[in-house]
Amino acid sequence: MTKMIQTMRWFGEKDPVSLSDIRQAGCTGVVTALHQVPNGAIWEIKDILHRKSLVEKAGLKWSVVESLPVSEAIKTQSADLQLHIENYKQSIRNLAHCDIRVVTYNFMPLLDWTRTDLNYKVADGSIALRFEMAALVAFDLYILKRVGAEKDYDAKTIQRAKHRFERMSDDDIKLLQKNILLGLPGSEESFTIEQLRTALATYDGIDRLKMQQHLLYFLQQIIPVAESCGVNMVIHPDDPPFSVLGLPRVLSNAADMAFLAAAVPSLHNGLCFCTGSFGVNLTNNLPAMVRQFGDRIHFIHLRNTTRNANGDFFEDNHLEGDADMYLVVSEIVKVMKQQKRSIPMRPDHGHQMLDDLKKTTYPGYSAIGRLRGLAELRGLELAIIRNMH
Ligand code: DNO
Repeated sequence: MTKMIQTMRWFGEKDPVSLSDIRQAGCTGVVTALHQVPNGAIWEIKDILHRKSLVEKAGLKWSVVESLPVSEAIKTQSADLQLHIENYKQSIRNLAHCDIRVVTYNFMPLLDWTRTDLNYKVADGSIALRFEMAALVAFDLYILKRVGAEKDYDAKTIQRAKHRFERMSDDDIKLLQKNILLGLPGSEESFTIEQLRTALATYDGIDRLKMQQHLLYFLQQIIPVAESCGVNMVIHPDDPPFSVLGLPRVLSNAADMAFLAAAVPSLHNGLCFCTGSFGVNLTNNLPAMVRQFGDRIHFIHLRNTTRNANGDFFEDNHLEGDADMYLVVSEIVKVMKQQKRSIPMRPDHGHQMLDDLKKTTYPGYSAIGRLRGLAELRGLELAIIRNMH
């Protein structure tokens, strides 16, 4: 029986969720990264081996790197471009040397993933992460005051944002700013308002097409190296899958991925199939995307979202929400069966719930919520496999 390899993300020794917790959740693998290494620098073998030995001592395997960050110099093609590309290649070689063979990255400008509310109370009493369009637009127009921002929104959205902003207290404004600027777990950059304004200016003149060319250049440089040392690179989709603060987006749907696959056909040019990111765009047909890109999906994030007509969404329970998790997992099981390989997955995020409500946890990455998601997904997969035989 070919099953997904069950993993959880571990942020390293400071993570309040321990490797033992991850093992007790039923995982065999861990997804982790050397967050202490500055973006653009080389991941040295000794540091990789140190992390690897911690994971192995706990009886687990370091299955996937998430993330080996792509520096802003690479994304915008500025001064350190070539140096950072060479460093990136060396990090890939070093990871291969340590037998770590799946490497996640993203090509989202500046912010990585974005949410406006990290404390959204779900009806059952647990806490989820949420993206509220009016809050994001209020931030853009009235707090960041980005020049030309009003051109990016229709009149109704601006009206809602204005109304939303007028009702915000000073504390609400501070909190919203913090949620957007300080970065969520795993994002490697954080900003003050002033820094964000300066950073946004580095994208002047970089539209979607140009950004796509930058991504292609990066892939053309690094995929041959990954191929020669047996590493599968997987790109994480844009989260959310639409432009935020006027920044260009390059991986929001099947057409974007098809473009990358056609330009750099090697299967080492892979995809981290994240249902929570792609799923926010309701025109993305997730099961069809699994079929289409099955041979390049080397890592899976399973998460669900529920979206409303305003474009707001919250992170729902793993088996509830807009994504039909039964159909998605069924397609994954078929791909693995056909290709006779197991693909690593992680329950992506989870609600803060039960005992974790009393603890300080990384938003989205508390233990019990992810355990709930994993347990449900594991049962779903088993039932699908048993039904197929
Ligand atoms: C959020 C994560 C992202 C992801 C990166 C991959 O929970 O899915 O931060 O790790 O975008 O590079």
